[in-house]
Amino acid sequence: MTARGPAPAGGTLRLVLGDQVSDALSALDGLDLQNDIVLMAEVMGEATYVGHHKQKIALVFAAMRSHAARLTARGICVRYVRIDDPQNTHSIAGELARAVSETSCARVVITECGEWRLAQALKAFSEDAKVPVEFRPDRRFICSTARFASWAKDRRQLRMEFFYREMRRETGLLMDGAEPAGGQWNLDAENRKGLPRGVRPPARARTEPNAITREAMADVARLFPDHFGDLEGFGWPTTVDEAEAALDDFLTNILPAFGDWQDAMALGEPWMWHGLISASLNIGLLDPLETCRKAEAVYREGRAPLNAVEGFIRQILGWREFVRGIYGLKMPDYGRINALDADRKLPEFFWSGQTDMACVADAVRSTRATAYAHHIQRLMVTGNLAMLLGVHPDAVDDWYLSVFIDAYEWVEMPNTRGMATFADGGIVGSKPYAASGAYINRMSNACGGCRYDVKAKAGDKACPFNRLYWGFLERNRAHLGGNIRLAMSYRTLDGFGEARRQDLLADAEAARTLLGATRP
Ligand code: FAD
Ligand code: DLZ
Ligand code: SF4
Repeated sequence: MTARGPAPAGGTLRLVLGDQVSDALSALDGLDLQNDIVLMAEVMGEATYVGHHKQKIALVFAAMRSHAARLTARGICVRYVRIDDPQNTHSIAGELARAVSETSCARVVITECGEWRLAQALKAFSEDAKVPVEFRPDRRFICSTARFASWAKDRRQLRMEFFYREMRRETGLLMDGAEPAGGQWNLDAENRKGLPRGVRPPARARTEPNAITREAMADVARLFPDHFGDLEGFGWPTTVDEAEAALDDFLTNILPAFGDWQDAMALGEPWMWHGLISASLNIGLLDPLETCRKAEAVYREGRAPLNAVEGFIRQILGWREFVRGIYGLKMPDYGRINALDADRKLPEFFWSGQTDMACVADAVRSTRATAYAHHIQRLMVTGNLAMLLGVHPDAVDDWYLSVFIDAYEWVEMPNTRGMATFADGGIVGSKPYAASGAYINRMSNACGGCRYDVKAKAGDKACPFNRLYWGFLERNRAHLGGNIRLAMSYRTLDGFGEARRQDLLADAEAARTLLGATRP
């Protein structure tokens, strides 16, 4: 489908991918309204390279269709290929090749894409293409890949904290001259409170699906019935206007308490005080720097405290930019890394939610319903469990990419292989975030009603996190025993004596088998 008649020969074909629905996309720079064509294509290759959550496919298709309509309204010729177009070749490279041959364009322009997998396919296309292909950097990040590489060069260790401080200085975000606002770079210590009894998160305004979104949802229901997740309850912004309205609501009503409860969890409360903006940022409906500046303005106007605003900006300017830099620097080797030799299957309950572990069941069920889980659920519940069980990193990646609305490999993989499971051996973090049930008990209300006993260390009734924790350390002694940040844990373990250590190891093995983390 072409929104205006075919453009004359000699124009430029400009690719816009499903996570590139931004007006400021570099591929659109210098666009000639008379001669150029924008190509957007819904293809099975992208919709099924993992079994994406139904809501994620609906979001991407809806955002692409709305963006195409906006571009068309600006007089731009858009060649939009729908998922059910009979001519569809169902790959981005295939649609580029078809468009080149059917439009007689003179060159192709592409903004570098986020995922290595597709970047390789686009590179292969460019090598065989009948016309020149120009790749442009993706400017929708605060730190360019070149800048990250220059920051990383010659450093023995790449640590987010130092990168973040550099980014604060470069952007001037939360800076008073050369000093950090409030005199401290990091207010994390104030942001680790558990939720007191009686405090509930506020109700959240979600985005009502518009007509284009509803149509995309119907297509997804028809074409992807077996994918994970529910479509009902879809409440994600699919246009820039919707995303900005949701962000403004968050900044005004939720951000002030973001810091205090940043690490807290509560059963049946998927949103807590989080921003719910990752999906919009990752497809380009929101700009990260502008989002940080808006948050800073809320602080400067005295409408939110520093611990909330610094905590929020750190996630975007720090973590988001840092993991993107790591991915760019370390791929493709990063995608094969398995430093702890994890080799187990992912238990079935990660998909079904059918488990007596109350914290895990809650995280999986709400992810199925919303395509979302907040950071602490991803890190300390599902990620921690996958690590303690020794699930193979490929299976972990597949799950995280499949179930979340915001999942793109450049951000997902450094979080799973790096932060959550330590499969990268310490590139992203200095130690594994391994934790027993005590952490979940402190940060949530899940344990009270759980069938397992969070105080018991071993045996059938004990919290599986407890049963797995010491066995994980014992099993990985060769890899982790020398880690200075785990010295205290290993000292405690050694204090148990050889016989007890062997018992703990055997109990952890029993728990792994019982939970379904068997060898493939
Ligand atoms: P908020 O808590 O409101 O934070 C604001 C923003 O900061 C987020 O929208 C996000 O853009 C950014 N941010 C926060 N933490 C991180 C982080 N660790 N890495 C990168 N950006 C961060 N985020 C994704 O966008 N896509 C993923 O596929 C993804 N997979 C993850 C897998 C694991 C194992 C873990 C531990 C984290 C993952 N994250 C991922 C990071 C984080 O959990 C989500 O960005 C966040 O939960 C999104 O919700 P929010 O917008 O409400 O975030
Ligand atoms: C995630 C996604 C999906 C589900 N579908 C499409 C699609 O049909 N067409 C498209 O251009 N992009 C899609 N995307 C986003 C791509 O997967 C994303 O651009 C790459 O993973 C690169 O980051
Ligand atoms: Fe989760 Fe263990 Fe608490 Fe149950 S007892 S909710 S499994 S941490």
